[in-house]
Amino acid sequence: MTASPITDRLDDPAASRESGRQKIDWAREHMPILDALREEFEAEQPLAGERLGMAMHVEATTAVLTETLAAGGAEIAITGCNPLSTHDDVSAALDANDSITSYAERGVDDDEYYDAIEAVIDHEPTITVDDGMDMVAAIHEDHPDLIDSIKGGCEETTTGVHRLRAMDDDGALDYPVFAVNDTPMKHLFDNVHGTGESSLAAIAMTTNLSWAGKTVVVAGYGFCGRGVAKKAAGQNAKVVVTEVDPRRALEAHMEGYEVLPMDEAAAVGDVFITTTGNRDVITRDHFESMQDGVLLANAGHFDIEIDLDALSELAESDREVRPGVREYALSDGRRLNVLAEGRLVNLAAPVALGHPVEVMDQSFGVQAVSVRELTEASYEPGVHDVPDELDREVAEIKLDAEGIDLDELTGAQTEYMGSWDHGT
Ligand code: RBV
Repeated sequence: MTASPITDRLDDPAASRESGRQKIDWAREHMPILDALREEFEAEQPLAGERLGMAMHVEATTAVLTETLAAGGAEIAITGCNPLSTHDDVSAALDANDSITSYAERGVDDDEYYDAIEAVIDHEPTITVDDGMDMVAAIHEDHPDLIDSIKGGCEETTTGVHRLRAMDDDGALDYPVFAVNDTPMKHLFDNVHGTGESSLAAIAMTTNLSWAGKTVVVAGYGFCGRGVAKKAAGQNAKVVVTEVDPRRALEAHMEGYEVLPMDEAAAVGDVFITTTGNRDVITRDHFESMQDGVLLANAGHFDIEIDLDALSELAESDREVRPGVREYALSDGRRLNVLAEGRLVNLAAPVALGHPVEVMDQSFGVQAVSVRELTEASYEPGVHDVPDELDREVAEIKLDAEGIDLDELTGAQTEYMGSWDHGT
């Protein structure tokens, strides 16, 4: 079965559209990069004739990106990239745009989630925009006939790029995809500040509990883990980091955090936040040694980091104790609280809003210029870095909007940087 657009499924589409539009307008006010690109896109119509298929977290900032791309001339079909991250009102407001069809709905089951991806693919996209690679995977598995007419794709997140590179290594990726996540303008800001701020905000709003004096265990010290650790320390928590990479473990140690194996961290943490992108990070043995009342949250893309099947088996019962908090009661009386069903907490908790708007302006600025690039040049199948000049273009628009000036290299400096004959 193929999903119908969100508007056909809502009780009061008009009210939803209005509240969604308000959220989009607010976000747009704070997204100067997309605003500048929208002006250019409206004038030059670089995406005229293109059909975009998107699978993203459908909330206000994503809507601003989507409407920017539509302003550039594209016809767009969009759905969610997580069953819990869609804001239905934003989805309805997007669906009201003549150039956009939105299938995204919050709280869908697995079948409905994949039906909506199929519905987007039915529009026969010429360009895909993914967050997590589910659209690229569905096209390769079930619609290989479409690949010849696809110019390329863009991938938003670390996990998606990781999956794409694995696919590419296996010789199985049959069209070009830009690793948007890997640009400096994306991962040095979105992954660090975006994930850091929004994960802590979502956990705090979901529980109304303080960070001060808590021991926060951050699993993984990649860009997301760095952000979460730094912001938690900034809220007066004691931070413990777990790692598998020796240099990252050392970096966390030199930053002043305690580094422990999860086997030991499990017993001392009050709050656990996983950011590894890998599976089985917190497992049965860890649950066995945790303190009563701990909070367990995941900030990685997929819900595989906390072994919820093992926790369900171990628990005598479970119940929702607050919206977005499920308490698992163990036979010895301890209670472990899982937030947002172990899905990425900054987007999937009932109160979650995703990353702050300014951060998404940068990430989605890179998305917009990457989509534009796919219409201007042709790339071989495989994973591609976004050309560096595009990333610089996005940084320059932002600096300009902020009124921040920077220096320019003089001729002598440029020459010096390119020479090797000046010694002591
Ligand atoms: N992310 N999107 C939002 N639209 O509010 N917030 C975070 C939003 C993206 C972020 O770029 C990250 O790489 C990805 O979600 C993880 O799924």
